[in-house]
Amino acid sequence: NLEARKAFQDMKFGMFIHWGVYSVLGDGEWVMYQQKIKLDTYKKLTKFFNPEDFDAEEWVQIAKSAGMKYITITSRHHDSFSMFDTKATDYDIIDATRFDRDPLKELAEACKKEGIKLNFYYSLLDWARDDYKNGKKGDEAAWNDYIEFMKAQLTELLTNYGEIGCIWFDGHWDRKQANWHYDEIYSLIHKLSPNTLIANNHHIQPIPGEDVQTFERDLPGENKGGYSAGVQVSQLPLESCATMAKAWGFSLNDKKYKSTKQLIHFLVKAAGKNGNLLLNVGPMPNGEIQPEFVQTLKEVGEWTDKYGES
Ligand code: FUL
Repeated sequence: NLEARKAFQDMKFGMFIHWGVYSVLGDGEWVMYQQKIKLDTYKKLTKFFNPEDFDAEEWVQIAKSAGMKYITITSRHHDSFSMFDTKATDYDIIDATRFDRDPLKELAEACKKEGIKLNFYYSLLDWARDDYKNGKKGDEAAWNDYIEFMKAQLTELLTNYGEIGCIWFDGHWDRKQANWHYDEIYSLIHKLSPNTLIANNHHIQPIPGEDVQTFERDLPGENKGGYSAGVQVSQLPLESCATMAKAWGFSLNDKKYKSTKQLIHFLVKAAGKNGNLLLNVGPMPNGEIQPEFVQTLKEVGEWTDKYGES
């Protein structure tokens, strides 16, 4: 959809949000893998995840006053935990935590009210499901179940939250391209929601059906982050994603905060390549965005207010 692509390209600046039960541990979104936490143990985190201070309206205001036009939030990361009300599994925020609210629904409402586009990050890679594990070992029926599970969740994400700007896939590298059934998945998305764009953080050339080319921790055409080796800039709308410190998910010890000046430089350089900057925050387990980030985003907003187009 060319119009939706053009509108995406014009937005230039968005907020990336990595938030999940991993946030409780304050050691990034890869903590289950990196600390080798067994699934049974990891699942206990759901009992401690009760983000009572989460206020969707506040997040949207923080994004908006920074000059951001869209938000891309993790609906489900590699740890398999769904941050939305899904019927496809019980391993989700409604069924598995005492927090009886659907944050994606609240965010969708706040975004709609404030004229901010909402996008969903969705992990292909999964560290918890048996069908994924068995499918990877060659059990075709199990793998099919996993593909059907993803399709069921994507259907929910595209029907229960109003019009979604983009589905942002991640985790491609864990399996061969053919295993992901992209034809099926992409056509489902385009059929359910013709204006929704597809991005995939696969670090290879765009695959048919995709609308946005992403560059992780890089400007388009560069390979400083180490993920974009050999990737050529395409004709699609471009998007760089970057963190405000080092980690994506909330990290207690991560103090490598980028300065306001560094972030403005990144934004301007990305825009100079006609790319968007998707700048990440990892909210805390209580549901708030950490004050250091809020402060920096406020300062970035003073700049975008002055020099950005409205
Ligand atoms: C990567 C993921 O593995 C990270 O956890 C993060 O989500 C980043 C944006 O993409 O591929």
